Amino acid sequence: MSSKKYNMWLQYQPILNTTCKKHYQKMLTTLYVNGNAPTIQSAEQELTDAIFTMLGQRITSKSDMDHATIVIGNIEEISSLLSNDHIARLAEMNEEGYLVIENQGKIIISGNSDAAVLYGVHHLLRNMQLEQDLISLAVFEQPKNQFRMLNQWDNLNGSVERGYSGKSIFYQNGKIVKDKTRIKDYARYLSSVGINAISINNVNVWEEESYFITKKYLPEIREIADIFRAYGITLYLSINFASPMTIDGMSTADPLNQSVQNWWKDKIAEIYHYIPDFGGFIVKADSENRPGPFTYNRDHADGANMLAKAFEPYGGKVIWRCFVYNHLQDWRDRTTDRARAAYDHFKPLDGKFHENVILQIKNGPMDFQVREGVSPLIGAMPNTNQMIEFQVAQEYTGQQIDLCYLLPQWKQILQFDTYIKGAGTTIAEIVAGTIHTYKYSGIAAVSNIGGDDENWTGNTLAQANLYGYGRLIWNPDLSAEEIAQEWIVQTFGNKKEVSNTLGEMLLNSWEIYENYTAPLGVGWMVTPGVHYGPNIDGYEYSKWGGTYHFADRDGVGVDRTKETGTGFTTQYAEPNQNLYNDVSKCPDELLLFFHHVPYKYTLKNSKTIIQHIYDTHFKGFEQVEDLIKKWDSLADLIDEERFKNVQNRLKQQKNNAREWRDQINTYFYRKSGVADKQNRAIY
Ligand code: GCV
Repeated sequence: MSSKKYNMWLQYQPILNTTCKKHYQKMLTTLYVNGNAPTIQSAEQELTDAIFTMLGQRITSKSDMDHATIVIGNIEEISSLLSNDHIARLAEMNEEGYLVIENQGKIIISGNSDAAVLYGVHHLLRNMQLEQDLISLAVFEQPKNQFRMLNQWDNLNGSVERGYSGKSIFYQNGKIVKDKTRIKDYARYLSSVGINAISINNVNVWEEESYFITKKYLPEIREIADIFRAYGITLYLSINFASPMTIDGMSTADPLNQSVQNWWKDKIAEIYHYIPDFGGFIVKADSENRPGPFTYNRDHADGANMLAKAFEPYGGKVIWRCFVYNHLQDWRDRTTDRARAAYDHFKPLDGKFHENVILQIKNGPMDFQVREGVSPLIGAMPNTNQMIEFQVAQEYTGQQIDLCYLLPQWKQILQFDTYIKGAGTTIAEIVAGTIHTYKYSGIAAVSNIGGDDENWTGNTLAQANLYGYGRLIWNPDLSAEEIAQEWIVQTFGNKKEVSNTLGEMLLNSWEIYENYTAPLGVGWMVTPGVHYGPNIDGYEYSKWGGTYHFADRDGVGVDRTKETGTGFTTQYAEPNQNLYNDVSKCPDELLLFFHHVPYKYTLKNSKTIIQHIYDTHFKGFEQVEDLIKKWDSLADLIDEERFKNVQNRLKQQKNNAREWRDQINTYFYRKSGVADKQNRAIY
């Protein structure tokens, strides 16, 4: 399989700029490779294939480095080509740090590990796709985050939970796929943006997937691990906490029970027999009907530590999710609040987890809404490893039909200052492990890919989120704009008009999506279960009735203050606590997340809540019409297949935006009885 939509950002298009092409052709003729580890072989393959398609010339291998124009490999043997300063700089970097330098016409790519060399090769190829000069190149790079992970929510029957790009690339009809070409290509894409860990099955582990950790599936899972290993990516599995019962009919899964502990010890030993560098488990426990330690009156530290101990001899990790809340809770009386749950459950357990446990915390306290506060649990446990969880899959942000470039949202979250240890205690620094000196930390995200459609992500433009996720977590200082531009040029070629127009489309798309959907941070209002399209009063767990927004004839929003509300605001450190708790200080965009206010309450932008709702919803729809115009203007500059794919999605987005606009405006007009100042038609 190879087509423009399949190749995502690794198009390796022939270089059109002739000066640039000549310069590359002259420089890149012969290659010396030091080392033959699988990752180095991948690097060599990528480099030679890419140079062939970009420059139309095959580079020849050299057996001595002096006569090669490109030298790649780990540092030991090629150190004679480097200055003392280069060597010293590399030594200061972490295991994945690399250098790419040009010295008297020779390109040298080296790093502190084999995977680092592969990252260096991708750096060079990216520069070439962006048509940059290679003379005097002196790049020293290392990732900011230790864990850079993707979670697949793929099921053995081939479905993908919250997948919007067709069937799984890993499983089909109850089996692991035989042809693993697509998995290999996925690994290539991921390594090109620096992803180094992947879990390959849904965190909701159903009956049959529980057997992934048995010999029924391990031989084939080993093959998948081999593929990812060759691209520097470590394999993890999601497990069912009640596995001893499901797999072996034991009467309990109590983490403090000796036989259960022994069972896990044996099980983990068996896994390492198949996959010697197995990463570890990801665990969703006591959440949305998944089993967990609560059944046995044990806490989550008991549960995680049982597994962690069994992993100790092998260096394996337990990634324990904090998405733990009582989904059946009745919060109509507002004494209980799902937003509080993760902090309430986990904060008291700080320091009780083994050092190979990492808590994985969703970026917001609710569930990947278009806008919500940042989870106050992140950084609040100085003695427990943590990583943040994002969602590249657009579950609540348009499901890869609507355009929603998520980089600006992730940037904002990473830049959020928690003040947990004074000013500058940003989420970015916390998850990088520099604030509390975590042993392990980093970033994970739910992937957005599938395999029905050759373009991987349903909507071609959703590829920007996958690309951007990898680039951002490698280097959180990159701007959303820089990342968008890199992606556009690599994906669609170096054309100014495409860069300008598409850049603008991407960068505004999050705000546009927010404009026509749930306002001012209140979230939800989506069709329950499906999570696409408006259903304003739709509440996921309708047994209790109720809504997520508490709109009545006087006002709207959730009171999370300490005086009259759920007290969620107290989970933040000062001054954030006061900022959110005080209605006069709370930022507009989160006002309804933290406060219940009258419709005529005036925002800092000088509009009343109700007028803001009307205005943003009319505007959001118009902005989608404008997105369509912008995209249409690129018709001659983009291949038909990808052009039509996006055009078609934008049409659907327009219908969606219209539906949201009309339903939201009508709903709030009827509730409040307040007319639109501009007298626009409200249906
Ligand atoms: C994998 C939300 C989603 C579920 C998902 C869950 C989770 O509730 O709607 O599909 O389950 O989050 O993150 O575990």
